Amino acid sequence: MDDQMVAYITLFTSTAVIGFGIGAVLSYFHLPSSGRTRSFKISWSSYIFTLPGGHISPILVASEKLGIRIVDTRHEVSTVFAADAVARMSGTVGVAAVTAGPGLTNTVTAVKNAQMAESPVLLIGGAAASILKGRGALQDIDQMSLFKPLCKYCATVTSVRDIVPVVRRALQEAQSGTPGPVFIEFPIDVLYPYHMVAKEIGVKGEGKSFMQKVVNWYLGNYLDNLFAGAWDPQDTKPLRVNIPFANHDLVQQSFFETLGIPCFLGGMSRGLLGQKSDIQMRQRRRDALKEADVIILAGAVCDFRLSYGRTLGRKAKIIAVNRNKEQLYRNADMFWKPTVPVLGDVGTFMRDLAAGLTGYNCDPEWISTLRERDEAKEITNKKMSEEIPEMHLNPMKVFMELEELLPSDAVLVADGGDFVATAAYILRPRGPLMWLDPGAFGTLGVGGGFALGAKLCRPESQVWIIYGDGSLGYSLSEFDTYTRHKTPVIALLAMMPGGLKLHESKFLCSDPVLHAI
Ligand SMILES: Cc1ncc(C[n+]2csc(CCOP(=O)(O)OP(=O)(O)O)c2C)c(N)n1
Repeated sequence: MDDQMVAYITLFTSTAVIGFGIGAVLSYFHLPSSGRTRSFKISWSSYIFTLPGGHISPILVASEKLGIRIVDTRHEVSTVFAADAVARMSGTVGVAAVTAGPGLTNTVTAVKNAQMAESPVLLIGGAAASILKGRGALQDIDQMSLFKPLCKYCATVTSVRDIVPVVRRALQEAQSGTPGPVFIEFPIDVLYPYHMVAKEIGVKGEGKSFMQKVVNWYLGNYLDNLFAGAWDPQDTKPLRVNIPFANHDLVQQSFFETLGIPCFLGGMSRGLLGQKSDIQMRQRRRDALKEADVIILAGAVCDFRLSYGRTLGRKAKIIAVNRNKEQLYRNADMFWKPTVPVLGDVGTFMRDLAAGLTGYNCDPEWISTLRERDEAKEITNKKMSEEIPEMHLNPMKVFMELEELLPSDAVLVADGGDFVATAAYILRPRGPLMWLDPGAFGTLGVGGGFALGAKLCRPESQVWIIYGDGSLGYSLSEFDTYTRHKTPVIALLAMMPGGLKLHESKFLCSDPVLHAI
């Protein structure tokens, strides 16, 4: 990978979401010292999402002073959902910082969600001082065991001189190979100034008794090691990110080009081809997959979303592309078999494929067959949307009308069950990364954090949350966050106490101007 690629890291998740490049975004830590402070630059996001606590406050205070925007939420889970949205929408690493113990345990669902979405998130957690671990310090639990199964990289910083290398490595790991969350634990004594740490540790001169002398010697050593080398110059440039690219020979084995090939988009890539596209089909995917001669799984995984591979035609040649080996071969040889498995980046594979097969034309009859089916189903949907229920509103009608109303820059955040499922087949996201939903983990509660991250990335855009009333309960408190941080979003809420009938539909908004919709 050339240097420019390192500087402008293009992230392609295995589900064909395309995130765009970033320049180096500067962030700083203050190194603790007795009187002076020293800061160093690390490349990451320009926001830190947090719910503060004493363990991590030096990071927040120093970062804010240096221009990083600190966005505090009402629940820790929203910090990671917001960081995840920033990661997806900006192509950089999203950052969340929470306090030790319960602060971290509260993030677990969102970290798992980011892992399943292959989203590069850096989670910073406070921790008890290393010397006090396991001795009953406030909020001291085994945090590493909690996050090891969820994160690509987990580290505890045990001395001030390790902060820079550990953060650099974490940022590299988050973006390399299959992107995903990483976790760094900062024991409290690597973040506070020397004199405060010395006082807390209780180093008091020589000591009188032999035992006191031994204890003081031990504590003095601990303190010396904690701060040794803290002032040595360190390289803070981002480490090279390793993105696996597809082997060029594999690209040449394929027989068609991207242009003109009919596409179905999964939840993670919804919006990739814009609101209207000649090649995008929305309806009757199952039939198309059964009949196709060749299928490209561009990051799509043969899990429950594709009936574990059973929906793919038995005679079809299947080109499967994924950065992650496990996902690439998920259920292969059980219900399906890749003809050409490509372990590599989806976006560059598709680009090379298109370049290598210029002039290929997809059979127009095949396209018109799919298009006719698509249109027939759309007409049926339209008819269904005109049916007037005995009570209240027809949800299909609600979304048909919303579809007309949405501006070209609207970002849609979906958080719910049935109501969101209806939204997914009626609304047409306006562009790539303008649709964020619970994803393969099916996580209710993503709405509040996702919308916060989305609004910060696209401050000029309308950000809509489509909520079921159940889902709203998870992140209702973040409406206070939107107000405090002046990030107005619009929420469309379905109340469905009586089964599938829409009982009531309301708009909630932290911005009174938008309330009029
Ligand atoms: C964290 C979490 N808890 C529980 C579920 C199971 N679940 C899936 S859909 C659903 C109901 C959602 O209700 P609501 O948000 O009101 O949306 P609706 O289906 O009514 O449109 C539940 C509880 C889940 N997916 N995620």
